[in-house]
Amino acid sequence: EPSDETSLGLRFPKGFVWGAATSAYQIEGAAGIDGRGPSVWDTFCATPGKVRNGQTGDVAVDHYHRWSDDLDLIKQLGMSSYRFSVSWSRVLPDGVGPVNQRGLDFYRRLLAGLHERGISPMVTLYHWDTPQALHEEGGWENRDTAYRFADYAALIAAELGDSVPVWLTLNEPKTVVQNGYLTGVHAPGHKDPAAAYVVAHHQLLAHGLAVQAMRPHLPAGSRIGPALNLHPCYPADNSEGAQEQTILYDGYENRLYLDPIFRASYPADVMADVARFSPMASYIQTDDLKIIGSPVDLLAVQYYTPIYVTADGSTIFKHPTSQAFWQQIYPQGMYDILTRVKRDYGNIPLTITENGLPTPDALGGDGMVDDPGRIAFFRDHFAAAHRAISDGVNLESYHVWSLLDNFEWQEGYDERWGLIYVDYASQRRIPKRSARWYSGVISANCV
Ligand code: GBH
Repeated sequence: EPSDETSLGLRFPKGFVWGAATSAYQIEGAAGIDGRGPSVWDTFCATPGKVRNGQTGDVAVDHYHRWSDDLDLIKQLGMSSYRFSVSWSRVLPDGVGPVNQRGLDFYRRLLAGLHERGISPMVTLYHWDTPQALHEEGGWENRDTAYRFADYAALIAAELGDSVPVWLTLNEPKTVVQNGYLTGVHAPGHKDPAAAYVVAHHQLLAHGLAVQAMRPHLPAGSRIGPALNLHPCYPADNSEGAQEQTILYDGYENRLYLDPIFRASYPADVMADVARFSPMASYIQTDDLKIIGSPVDLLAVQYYTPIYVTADGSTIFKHPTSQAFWQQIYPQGMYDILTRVKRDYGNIPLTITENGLPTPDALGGDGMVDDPGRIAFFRDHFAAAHRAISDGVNLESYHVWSLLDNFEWQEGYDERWGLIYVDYASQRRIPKRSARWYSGVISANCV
C-alpha cells in the first residue's frame, strides 16, 4: 500500500530480488536446546556489565521453535529471499568433532520450509558466534581456527549444499576486529590492538579457505561471497589533513577487507600503519593472499552509515542520527559505496544483505505499530540503490535488516530493527506499518 508520499515511481529491473535478513544468535534462542554448544556470545552475555540490562540471546525471539510461523510471515509479505545464519556450535558443539544431528536437522527443516514456500535462502556461515571451545584454544588469534572454519564450511556445504543457491562466508569480519578485539563492546570483549589485526588476517584466511573447501561439495551454479559492512568515508572539511586522514580511514574500514579478497593484496598504507602497533604482518604466510583472493561469485554489501574524518583522524557527525548512536542517516552513502565498489573492484554481482534503522516502536491502541521513520529511511535508500543500478552497478537483490525485532548485541532488546514487531512477553509477531509498505514495494517492484 505505498501511498503517494512514500512512492517515488522508481521501477527496479525485472527479477530484482527483495528479502530480509537475520542472524542465528539474534533470533534463535534455544541456547542450550538439542545439543547446541556454547558460543562466545553466550559467555559474553553471562558476564555482568557487557550487555544492556543483563539481557541475553538465551530465548531471543524463540525462532528455533517459531520458525514455521516466521516463514509464513516472510511469505505473506511477498519476499522471495531470506538471509539467515547457521550457528556453528549448534551443528558442531565444540566447533570441531562430532556433528550434532539435531542441530543440523533444524537447518534442514528451515530450508525445507523455505523451499515449500518458494522463498530462496541465502545462508551466512558465521555471524559472530564463535564456538566457545574454539575460543578457549585461542579463537581467531589462533591460525588453526581458520582451518576449523573451513572444515565446518565444507561440512555444511556437503550436508545442505543442494538447497542453498547463495552462501556468505563471514559476516562483517571488520566488526569482529573492531568491536570484538579493539573496543571490546562485542564478544569476546578484548581490548587488544595488537591481536585485533592478527584476527583480521585469520578471518580473511578463514574466508578464503572456506571458499576453496566448499566448492567441491556444491552443485554447479552455487555462489559464494563475503558479507562486508562498508562505510563510505568523507573528509569532514576541505583541509589537506582531513583528506589524508580520510584515505587512511577508508583503508581501515573498507580496503583492508576488499583488497585482499578482490586483489589478493593488502593495502600498503594500512599495513604500514598497522605495523606501528600490531605484529599482523608476521602472521601472513606464503600463499595466504592467494587463498584469501580465491575467486568469489558475488559481494554482499551492508551499509548503515557514512563516516566523516577530520584532520586529526577523529570522526564527526554531519547528518541526523538514529536511535543507534553510531548511525547517521545518509541515503547518498548507499549510492556512493555501491558505485565505488564497481569503480575500484570491477562489476562483480552485488547483493545488499543489510541496511536498516532502529526506531522506538510501540504497539498502538489500534493494534498497529506505526514506524514512519523506517518507511522514509527505506524509501530513500531504495531510491539510492535504484540510481546506482541506473548507473550500471550490478545489484541483484536487497535484504533489509531485519525481518524481526531481535537481540541487538550489546544493546540487548532496546533497539528495534525489525519490519515485524515482537512483543517480548508473549513472543507475538505484529507486522509494522513499514512491513506492509515494503510488501507494496515488492509487489510493484517499484519504490
Ligand atoms: C550489523 O552490524 C550486524 O550485522 C547485525 O547483526 C546488527 O544487528 C545490525 O548491524 C544493526 O546494528 O558497535 O558501539 O562499536 C553493524 C555493525 C554497528 C559496527 C556499529 C560498528 C559501531 C558502534 N556496526 N558499530 S559500536
